[in-house]
Amino acid sequence: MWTSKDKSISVEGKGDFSLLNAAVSDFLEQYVRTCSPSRLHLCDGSDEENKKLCELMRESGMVRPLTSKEYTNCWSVRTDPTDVARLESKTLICTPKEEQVVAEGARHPGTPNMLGKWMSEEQMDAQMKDRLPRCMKGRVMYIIPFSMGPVGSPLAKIGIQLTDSPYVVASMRVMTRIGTPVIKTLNTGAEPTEFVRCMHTVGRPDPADPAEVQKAKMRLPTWPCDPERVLIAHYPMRREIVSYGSGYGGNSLLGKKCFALRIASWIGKEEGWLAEHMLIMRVQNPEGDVRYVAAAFPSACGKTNLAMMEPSLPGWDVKCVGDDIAWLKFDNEGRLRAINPENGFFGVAPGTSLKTNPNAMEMVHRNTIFTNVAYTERGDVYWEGMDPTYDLNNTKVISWRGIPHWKPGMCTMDGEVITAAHPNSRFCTPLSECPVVDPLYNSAEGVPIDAIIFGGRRPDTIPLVFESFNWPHGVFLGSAMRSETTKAAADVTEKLRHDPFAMRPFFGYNFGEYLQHWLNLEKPGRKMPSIFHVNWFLRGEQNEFLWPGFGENARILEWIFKRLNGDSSVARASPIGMLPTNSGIRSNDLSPSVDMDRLLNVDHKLWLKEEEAIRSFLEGQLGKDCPAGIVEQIHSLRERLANTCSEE
Ligand code: GTP
Ligand code: SPV
Ligand code: MN
Repeated sequence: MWTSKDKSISVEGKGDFSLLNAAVSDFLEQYVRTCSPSRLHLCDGSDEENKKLCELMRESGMVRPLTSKEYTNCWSVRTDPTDVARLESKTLICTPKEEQVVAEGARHPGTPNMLGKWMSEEQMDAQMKDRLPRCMKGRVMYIIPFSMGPVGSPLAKIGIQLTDSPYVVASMRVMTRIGTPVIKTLNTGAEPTEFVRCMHTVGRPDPADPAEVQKAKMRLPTWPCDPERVLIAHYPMRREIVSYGSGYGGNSLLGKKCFALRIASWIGKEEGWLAEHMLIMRVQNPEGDVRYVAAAFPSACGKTNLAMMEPSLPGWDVKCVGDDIAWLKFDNEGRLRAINPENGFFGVAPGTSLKTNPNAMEMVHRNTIFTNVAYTERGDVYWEGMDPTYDLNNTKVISWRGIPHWKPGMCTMDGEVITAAHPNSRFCTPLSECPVVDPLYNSAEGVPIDAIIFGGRRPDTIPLVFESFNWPHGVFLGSAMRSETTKAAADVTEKLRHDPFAMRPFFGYNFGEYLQHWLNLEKPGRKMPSIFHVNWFLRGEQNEFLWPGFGENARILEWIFKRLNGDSSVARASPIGMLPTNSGIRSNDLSPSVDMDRLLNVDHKLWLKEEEAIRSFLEGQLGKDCPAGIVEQIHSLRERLANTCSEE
């Protein structure tokens, strides 16, 4: 039984509430009063607790166990078809002043704000007042203490998430470190430790509105949500997140994008570190040299695949520290160190195969929660691109939407292809299951980063790889990123868009200040990582990929290694940065062969357009908030392009 401080309310509860310190108790009480749950469950994080929870979800029809012998403790979940991805237009940062979140340019009337959306704290409080009261009536409120980063690490941060979704509890258990050990670290310090308040509810229709109640009846009964009223609110100054209406991934696993990127980027700006949408990997060459690399690509643009790739080049070795988020901080020796604040993968399923990502294929057979993949009568899962030998003709495949006899090539009445798995379907697997997880993934002080790679999905213009001239130019390359969009967000319609630092949906504060923060990191005595830009997605006339990608990306890592070791014979200056020489990247043994000239081409016409797009984006969005260091970079690129053109 849990009882409020003034003893005015009591709620039946499971767990040892005496472990909660005063600050956590106050937070809990505030939302118990608002949400009126019928029961409370303080999660201890144990195996036993998880087993019971999975059983409960199975009984309610929310999850199905994979019964095939090839899978151990694996589960398949279908969400409501209206709740399948992040929603960028419903995601807001709330602060007292708009300029804390939106740069000067984008505050001009008539200029669309392309980056983080802002709302005042009061306005948002009012929006939530419309949504939260009694939202958990008749249901359980779970309380999840979680740590982003190894428990007790000086780089780690604590959160407490309240949620009414058992799916979220089971997923948070995979993605973060949860339970009693975390609660105990909160109590140990003399000063109560800071924690991020995370409030989540799948939402419920307004019982006073018959239309709402009617709509709710149309939804998948095992996946309650309130898609019309979704709101994901971040209050960085209050260190608080309130998420209403969606049970899916980044909208509901609040440790991930909400905390570890949006709130953490704010805290990082205050404390002098970075929270970035980056994988972290350890790369070792045949001579035994080891380098750690961090890479930022937009959602569904290749982080998970690169982070655990099997290098095609003999003698090369890759180990994975993280596939999505990095917290980076310079240590006292001037080395940039990174931790992965997460403890699991929430990876894109379609396209994952033994050929593209054998390590992921191996690990998803254990302790994995699949969301929106297809389920088969063999008791296993299926998705597009998984296995070309899978006998689809003789196996009954149930699509992610529940079509019982799905077959390839099925179309809707409008001629739209019906896929077996949703394009943004995911596997959720503990990091420890990855066959190539780096032993240092749990290291409290983090791993030293020698290179940062930016990248995007571009069919043309951007060469396979190039390097920045120096740190400020590298920061500019991050700011200039553009990428074709993917299905990772449900409400994005443009085809190609600016996505600086792969952080467009994840910035917690003003982009101008963010750029200045990056520029300021360069200080005497610090070893600045080299910065690179890659593009695995160049396409030819038949729309085919010009570069084989995946394990063959090791060839690019080899070039990066040479550059880190100061080899100037493999690079040449170009207007956009240091490009590989034509023989700089090992490629003549590739079959089918690749066209290196084309992969490394800098097309002047296209680049004049690119420069124009970058400049108008940065000037338009930033306005007066554009740091002088970036203005300088914009001019220099223009000048270098003009000079090269006139030489021709
Ligand atoms: P989020 O989890 O959304 O942040 O995505 P991510 O950046 O981790 O992307 P992921 O590695 O899951 O890749 C997304 C899609 O890109 C998958 O369908 C992959 O098959 C495809 N992909 C990844 N790497 C390559 C590559 O080197 N070449 C090509 N052609 N496709 C790739
Ligand atoms: C992304 O969209 O970048 C993801 C998936 O990693 S989600 O957790 O839904 O944000
Ligand atoms: Mn991501």
